[in-house]
This record gives sequence, C-alpha cells and structure tokens, in this order.
Amino acid sequence: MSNEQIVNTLEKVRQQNPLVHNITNVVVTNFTANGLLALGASPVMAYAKEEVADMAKIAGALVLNIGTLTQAEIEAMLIAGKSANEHNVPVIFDPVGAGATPFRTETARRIVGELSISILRGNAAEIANVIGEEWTIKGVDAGEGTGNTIELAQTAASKLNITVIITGKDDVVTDGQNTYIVHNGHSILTKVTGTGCLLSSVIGAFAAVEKDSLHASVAALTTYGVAAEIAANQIEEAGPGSFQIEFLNQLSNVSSEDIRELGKITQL
Ligand code: ATP
Ligand code: TZP
Ligand code: MG
Ligand code: MG
Repeated sequence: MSNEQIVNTLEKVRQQNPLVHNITNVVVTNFTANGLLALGASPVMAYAKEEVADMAKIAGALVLNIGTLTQAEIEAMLIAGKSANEHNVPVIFDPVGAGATPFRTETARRIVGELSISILRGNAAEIANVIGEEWTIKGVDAGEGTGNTIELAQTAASKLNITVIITGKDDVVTDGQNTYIVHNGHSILTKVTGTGCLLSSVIGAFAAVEKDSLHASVAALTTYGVAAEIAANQIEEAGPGSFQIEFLNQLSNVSSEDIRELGKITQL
C-alpha cells in the first residue's frame, strides 16, 4: 500500500465526515469524541439498549470498547453489533484489558463469537487472551509477555477470520494472508490514557469510508502515527499534558504532504 493511497483515504474521511457510533469506556469518552472531530469524523456515543440498534444502523462504523465494562453495556454491545451486521456497518472491537479478569476475557470472546467483527485492535496481551494464548497483562497495559507479535496477529486473524491489529512500537496489521507493519508513532503516546482507544475509533472512521479493512487499518495507523510524531516534535520536552492537546491539533492539521513525507509502512 502506498502513501498516496493513504492520502486519498484520509481525504475521503475529511470529505465524507462519517458518523462513528462508539460504545466505549468512561475514561476516554471525551478524548475520543474530540479526536474524531479533529480528524474530520462525526462522533456519537449511545449506550441505551432501547436506541443502540437504531444508531448503529445509520452509522458509518460501530466501535465497541470494553474498557469499563458493565453487564448492561454487554447487552447493548450485542444489540448494536447485530444491527450493524444486518446493515453492513463495519464493527471495530477493542478488547481493553482482555486477560486481566475472567469477566473481560469471557466478554471479549463472546463478542468475537457472537458478532461479525471487521477489525480487532488491541495490544499483544489483549489479542493473545482473546484467542486463548498465554500472555501476561497488567490491568489495561500490555505487560511483559514474550513472543512474536507478527505471528500472534497472523494466528488470531486466521483463527477468527478477521483483520487483526496489534499495536505497540510498531503496529502489525494482517488478515492472516497479507501483513503490513506501520512504523509510525511516538513513545509519548503511552503516557496519555486513551490513545489506544481513540485509535480504535479513528480506525472506525477510516473503515466507514474504505471497505477494504486492511487498507482502512493501514491508512488509519499511518495517519495517527504521523500526527503523533509531529505533535511530539512540536511540544519538544513539555510532557504528556501538552502532547494530549497538541495531538488533537495535529489530527486536524496533518496534511497529505506530511503523510507522503513521513508515512513508513512495510509489507511482509
Ligand atoms: P497499552 O494499554 O498496552 O498502552 P493501547 O491500547 O493504549 O495499549 P498502544 O499499543 O499503546 O495501545 O497503541 C496506541 C498508539 O501508540 C499506536 O498508534 C501505537 O503505534 C503507538 N505506540 C505505542 N507504543 C509506542 C512506542 N513505544 N513507540 C511509538 N509508538 C507507540
Ligand atoms: N481503565 C479502564 S479503560 C482505560 C483505563 C485506564 C483506558 C485505557 O486506554 P488505552 O487507550 O487502552 O490506553
Ligand atoms: Mg495505552
Ligand atoms: Mg487499549
């Protein structure tokens, strides 16, 4: 995939202003809405089981995130997900903290089992736990774990028959057959809570305008990583508080020229 294709997809997001329906966690709600707006998408958070089917069917994408899970939310996610599936709305799933508690692990497995997910995005530990492989996890962070994240992503994609993204220093995107590595990003992203969750919603915005999940994922990851690099550069040594604000600025400002110049993808 070329940087030029990524530029075109980013332009489509900005032109089409897709509605992204998020059922996400209480930590990241405001940051996610602001990040999607900055990018050029249109966020909505809707959780009531009475309305989620109606909201999901008019959205360009549905993003499910189990970061602060409750029983009522599981019910809503399944209703929303089934409606999205019936209306060909792509569903992005972020299994935050899968492996940390049995409740999270079982719920994550239930969601991938009962819904047709287009893109699964998490850290290595979360993806391993969704497919029942060993990997340590500390709360919602990746944990130590030893293993090959490329092989893990490919195994998960083949097993679940979906596009899988494992993020970290480098991001792996695969459908089990075709695999890309996106090298963009900055370590300061790990010092701001919700940068993984916002990324999953940004992937939703790209999936809303690009049917090919692999292409949408690579375009989203590259745009996100390049925006982060520019933001980190702008704030110099100021720290995570300044970065959080500057990152929102750069999700809005990141240009075609920036992507052409800085986008760093390899295909395996
Ligand atoms: P975790 O809870 O383990 O931090 P997460 O769900 O927050 O996971 P990350 O894996 O941190 O998600 O990914 C969020 C973004 O941060 C991605 O764009 C990823 O490329 C980027 N990122 C994470 N770690 C690094 C790093 N060390 N260097 C560069 N970019 C990084
Ligand atoms: N606790 C429950 S959800 C959440 C925390 C701290 C946010 C996790 O965000 P991310 O994007 O996975 O770092
Ligand atoms: Mg994080
Ligand atoms: Mg996360």
